[in-house]
Amino acid sequence: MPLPVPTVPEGVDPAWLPDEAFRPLGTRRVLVRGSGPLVETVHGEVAAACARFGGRVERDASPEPYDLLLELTGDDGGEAFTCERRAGLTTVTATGAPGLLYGLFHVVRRGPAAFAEDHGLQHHRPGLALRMLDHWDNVAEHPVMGQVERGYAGGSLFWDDGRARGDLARIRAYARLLAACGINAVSVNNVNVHAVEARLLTDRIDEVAALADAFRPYGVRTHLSVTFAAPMVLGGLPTADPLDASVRAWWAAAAERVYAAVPDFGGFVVKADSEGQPGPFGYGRSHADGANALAAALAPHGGTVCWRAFVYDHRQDWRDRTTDRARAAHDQFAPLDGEFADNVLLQVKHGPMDFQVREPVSPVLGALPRTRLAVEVQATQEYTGQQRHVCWLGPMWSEALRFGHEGPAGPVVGQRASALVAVANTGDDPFWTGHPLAQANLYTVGRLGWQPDAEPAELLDEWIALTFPAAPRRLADGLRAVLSGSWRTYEKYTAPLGVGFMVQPGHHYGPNVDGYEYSPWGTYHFADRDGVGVDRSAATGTGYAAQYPEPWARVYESLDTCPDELLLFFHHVPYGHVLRDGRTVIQHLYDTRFEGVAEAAEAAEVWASLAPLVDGARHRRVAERYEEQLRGAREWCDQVNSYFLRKSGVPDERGRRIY
Ligand code: GCW
Repeated sequence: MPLPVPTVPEGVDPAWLPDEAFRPLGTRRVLVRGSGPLVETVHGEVAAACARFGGRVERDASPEPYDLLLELTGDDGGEAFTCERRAGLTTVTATGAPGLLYGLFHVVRRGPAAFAEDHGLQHHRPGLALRMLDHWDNVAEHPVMGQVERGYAGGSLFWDDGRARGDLARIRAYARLLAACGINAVSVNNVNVHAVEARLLTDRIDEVAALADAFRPYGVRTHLSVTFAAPMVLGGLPTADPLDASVRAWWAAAAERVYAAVPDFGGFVVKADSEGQPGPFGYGRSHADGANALAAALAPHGGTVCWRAFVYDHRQDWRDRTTDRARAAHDQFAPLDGEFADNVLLQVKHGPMDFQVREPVSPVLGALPRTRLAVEVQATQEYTGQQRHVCWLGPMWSEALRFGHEGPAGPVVGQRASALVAVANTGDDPFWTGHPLAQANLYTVGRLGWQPDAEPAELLDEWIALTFPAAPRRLADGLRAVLSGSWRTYEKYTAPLGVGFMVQPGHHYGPNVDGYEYSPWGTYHFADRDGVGVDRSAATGTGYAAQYPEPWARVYESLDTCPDELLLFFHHVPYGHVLRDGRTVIQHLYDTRFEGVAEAAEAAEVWASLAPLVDGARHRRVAERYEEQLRGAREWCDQVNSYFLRKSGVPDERGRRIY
C-alpha cells in the first residue's frame, strides 16, 4: 500500500517541498517497481503528485510506455542510485530502498529538466555515509538554556512540556523535508544531557521509539545523546569507569533494550569531558577507552558512537598565556589515532574554537588518518546572527569540506570524513527555522553531506527553485542577491580578521568587544594600544600553527603568507600592519565595518523590493528581521570601531563618524 504523504500541518510552511515542486513529476506516467516500506513511501509520493497534477502511477506491471521508471532491483540497503534518460524514458534504479527514495527526490529537484534531454547512465552516491542533524533539544525547559539550547526557532519539534509530542504529524513532514535534502539521521536531544534527558536511554525509550517510527518512512535513523555517567545516574553503579566490567555490562544491557524498542536505532552521541559533562578523564582513562566502551555495546546491533572532540579547559585563567583553547582537541586526540573502534566516529567541529564566522579548518580533521571522522557544523546560527540576521553558511561549510590539510595534492576534508553532522536550526516555528531564509542553511547542509564538493551557489539555486517554484527571474535574482554574499557581509560587521567572539557573554548575541576577554573560556583578542590578535605561531606564540602539516604550518606561521582573513587568529600585529590590499589593519577594520552595514542595508532594500513577489507572511517576517539585522549591524560597527579608535588613537582616514 502506498504510504500517504505526510502533509505539513495547517499554518506551517512547506519549506522546499511545496506541492508545486512536484508538478513536473505529477503530470507524467510513472511506473514504480520493487517492494518494501520505502518503496511504499516512493509510491505514495508519486501517487500524491499524480493525483494533484493529472499524471498516473502504476505499480510493477508495465503494459504501456512511461515517462519515468523508478525501480528497486535489490535489497542491499544502499543509498546509491543511477539515473538515465533514453528515448523519452527517465529511469532511476537502485539496489537499496533508500537509494530509490533519494532517486525520487533527485527527479523532483531537477524539475522539468528530468524529462528533457536524453543522457547516459549517471551514478549518484552519497559522499558522506552519515548525514545527521544534531538537535540540542531539552525535553523540559532548561532554566538557563531554554528548551532548545542555542535554538532560535521556537520550542522543540519533539518534546513538549517534558514529554514527547503526542502528535507526530509535523515530525513526519520534517522527516520528508530532511530526506529531500539528503539527511539520513537525527539525534533528538541535547548533547548536554541533564537528569530528565538521561532517562531517554532507559525507562523513557518508548518516547524515542515513537519518534523513530515517525522518521523511519523517510529513511532517517534516530540517535540519542547519552551521558557518560549513565551507569551511575541511571544504573546506580558506583563508577562509570569504561574499563570496569560491570560498567561495560551495563552499557551492553542498555543497548540491548534500546534495540528491542528501536530496531534500526542509529547510535549514541557523546559530549564527554567537555564543559562540565562527565567523561573518561575522571577515571584516568583516555577518550578512546571511553568511546570504545560504548561502541562495544552498540557493535552487535550495528550502531555508531559519535564521540565529540570538543574537549578543552573551560576554566582557564585568562592570565595564563601558555594555554590555547585552539590547541586542545589536537593535543588530546591526535595521539589516539588508530585506537578507536570501527564504529566510533570522532565528531570534530570544523574550526578549532567554536563555530565563529571565520576560523581556520581544525587541524584535528587532518591528523587522524586511521580514525573515522565526522565534521560538525552549526546550522543553528549561535555566533552568526541567531536567525535574526541573514547568514547563509554554504560557502563557509564548503570551504571547510574542500580544505586539504596537505595542500592541493592531498585528500580534502570531505574525502577524509565519513559524516557531516549539523547542529539543527529548526524548531516549532511556523517557518521551521525562525528566519524563513535560514531554511537555505538546512537545505544546503544536507546537500553538502551528500555531495561535499558541490558548488554552494548551485545548491542555493536548487533551494530557490524548489522553495519558490516558477519564481519570476526577478525573485530568483533577488533571493540570490540577499543570500549568496550574506556570510561575508556578516563577517564584515562583526569580529575582524578571524579574531572571533567579541559577543555578549552567555547568549552570544550582539557585540561586546571585551565580553570574553577576562573570562575562563579561552576566547581572547589581546587588543592593547599598539595592536590586536592572538599569537599562535610556533616561533613566539602558542604553537598552534605547528599542529598543521606542511604546507599550512609554514603558511600560517609567517606574517608574509598567512591569509589576511585569518591574520588575527594566528598573529598579534600592530594596527599599522599592512594587508595585501595595501590597507593597514586598523583602516581595514574601520572600512569593513562600514561596508558590512552598507551591504546589510542594501540587502534589506532588495528584500523590500520583492514584496509583490513573495507571500505576505513570509515577506513580513523577513522584513522585520532585516530591521533587527540593520540595528544589530550598526551596533556591531559602532562598538567595534569605537573600541579600536579609543585603544589605538588612530583616526579613520576617511573621517567617518566613530564614537
Ligand atoms: O557552542 C558552544 C555552545 C554550547 C554548546 C557547546 C557544544 C551544547 O555555546 O551551548 O553546548 O558549544 O558544542 O557542546
